[in-house]
Parts: sequence; structure tokens; C-alpha cells
Amino acid sequence: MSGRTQGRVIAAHGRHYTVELVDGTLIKCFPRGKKNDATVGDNVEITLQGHNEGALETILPRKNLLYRSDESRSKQFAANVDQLLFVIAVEPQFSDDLLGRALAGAWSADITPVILLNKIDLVDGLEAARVKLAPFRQLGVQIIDVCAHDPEQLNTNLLPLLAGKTSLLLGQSAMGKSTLLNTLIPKAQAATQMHSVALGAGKHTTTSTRLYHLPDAGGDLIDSPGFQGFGLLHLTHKDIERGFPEFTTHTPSCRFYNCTHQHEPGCGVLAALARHEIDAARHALYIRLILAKSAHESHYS
Ligand SMILES: Nc1nc2c(ncn2[C@@H]2O[C@H](COP(=O)(O)OP(=O)(O)O)[C@@H](O)[C@H]2O)c(=O)[nH]1
Ligand SMILES: [Mg+2]
Ligand SMILES: [Zn+2]
Repeated sequence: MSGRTQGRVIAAHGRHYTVELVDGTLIKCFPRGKKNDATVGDNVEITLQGHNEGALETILPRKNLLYRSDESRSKQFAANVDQLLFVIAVEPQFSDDLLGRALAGAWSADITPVILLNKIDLVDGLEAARVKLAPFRQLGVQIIDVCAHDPEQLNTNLLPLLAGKTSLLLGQSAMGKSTLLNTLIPKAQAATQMHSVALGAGKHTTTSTRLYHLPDAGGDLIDSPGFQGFGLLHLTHKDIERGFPEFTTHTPSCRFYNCTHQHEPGCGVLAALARHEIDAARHALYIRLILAKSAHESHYS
């Protein structure tokens, strides 16, 4: 095999990538030169070399890219994503800080977020989880109840939403991302387990991001390892504000056009906060993001 062709990155392994060609052939690709900034979901141009190997030449223009960044590094989650499926569960407890950050990241990258509330069979904790989700429901984010062990239920509640789209499963570990994936795409199971056993990570630990095809619905599902933090230092002030769509009805009444909604007099957002029309935890998250950004900028200027 030789020559130029195009494909899609379906897995990133650090040093090399797995690129899938249109006919389904998998090619092990090494980046040309030192640059290796491709990510799962990228459409790429490659040069075939030898048996099912190739060189990754260029990344084709992206529709979007979801990533996080903190002081020490940034990490790309995936590119060309239609929707973010943020998985939380009745148990263990989920972090509303991480959820809020993921939503802000998605909105600022023009990716539609959907919350999957998993493990609804654990009925004892269900009500508490719903209460904790109320501020997010109020934002108009679609919340879908699922039980990852129940294929019938997933086929009815979730599958129609996935048809023809690329969806990224994201969330803290133990929320049930891999279980969801394996129930929807039984063929994925073997691949995940072989890979993590080979790396000594244990049978059920997802160690890398990978894209899988839905068997009938004609869409793709990307599974990713759990994460502890979701820094958003790459966002501008404007991007951060876009992560809080509930502010937009109140910002027009801010006295200053460049109001940052922290302490300014005549701020419409702070007034709405005082009237409990904006959730206090959400505004606190907004302030954390703004302050982290300012600290980062003053450190590097
Ligand atoms: N009761 C219940 N347990 C679930 C459900 N989905 C996943 N689990 C369990 O939760 C644990 C973590 O699941 P896993 O898919 O590995 O989570 P991940 O880290 O997000 O990929 C496993 O023990 C699963 O069997 C569910 O809908 N109900
Ligand atoms: Mg997993
Ligand atoms: Zn304001």
C-alpha cells in the first residue's frame, strides 16, 4: 500500500494514532515530525507506508475541539463532536463544579451538552440526585434518565438521540460511561478490556479515548477516561460568559458595558443573584473561572 488518503482518528495512543479509512481499514499512523496534536475525531490526511501503517500529514479543518487546560498542561478530549453526553450517576456523588465546567467548555466550543443521569435503578438516592440537578434542568439542559445495564431502556431513551451524530461520553470515573458504551455497542467490550489489561490498568479501567460506531443507528460514540479536573484557562472572558447562558437576560441591564459581574455597581447579574433568579453556586463557579483566568494571566504577563 502507498499513496495519500484521508481518514478519521479513532484512537490516540500518545506516540501514534489509529486512523480509520472510509472502507473501515485501520492504519497505525505516526505523526510527521515532532508535532502530534491530532485528537480522536479528527479528519486527517495520511500517507500510506507499508502494511497498514502510515504517516499523519495534516489535520483537516475542525468543526470544533473540546479541551481543558490548567496551569501545568492542556488536554484535548475530542474534535468534531456534535454533542457532549456528560454522565453522572445516582451513586457515587457527582461534582456539580465539574459538571458546570464541562457545560461551559461545551457551550463555548459550540457543542450541545446533554446530561445522562445514570443508575436510576438505585432508587434510594434518586431524589437527592434530581434535587442536585435542578439548577441545571432550569438552564434548559436536556437530562436523560438511563440505566446502563438495561439495553431496552437505552434503546428507547438514548439511542434516538445518538443517530447520525458523533457523541462524546465524558464524566468522572465510576459513573458508568464504559457500561453505557458496552451495552450500546457490545463489540466495544473486548477492545476496551484487552487494551487496559495490556497496560496493567485493570479490566474495567478506561485508559484512552476511543471512537466506536453504533451498530444500527449510524452514529459514533467516543468513550474517554474519567478525569479529576476541568481547567478552562484557555477560555476568554467572553467565552466564560457564554458558559453561563442564564446571565444573558440580565447583562443588558449592567451599568457598564464591560461589566464582569463580580462587584460592579449597577450589575444586572448581581441583582438577579440577589433576587435568587440566578443560582448562587453557578455564580460562584463563574467567579472561580474568572479569578483563575486573571491569576493565570498576571502570572504570565
Ligand atoms: N446499579 C447500576 N450500576 C451501574 C450502572 N451503570 C454502571 N454501573 C456500575 O458502575 C460501575 C462503574 O461503571 P463504569 O462503566 O466502569 O464507569 P466509568 O468509569 O464511568 O466508565 C460498575 O461497577 C458498573 O457495573 C447502572 O445503570 N446501574
Ligand atoms: Mg470507563
Ligand atoms: Zn454585570
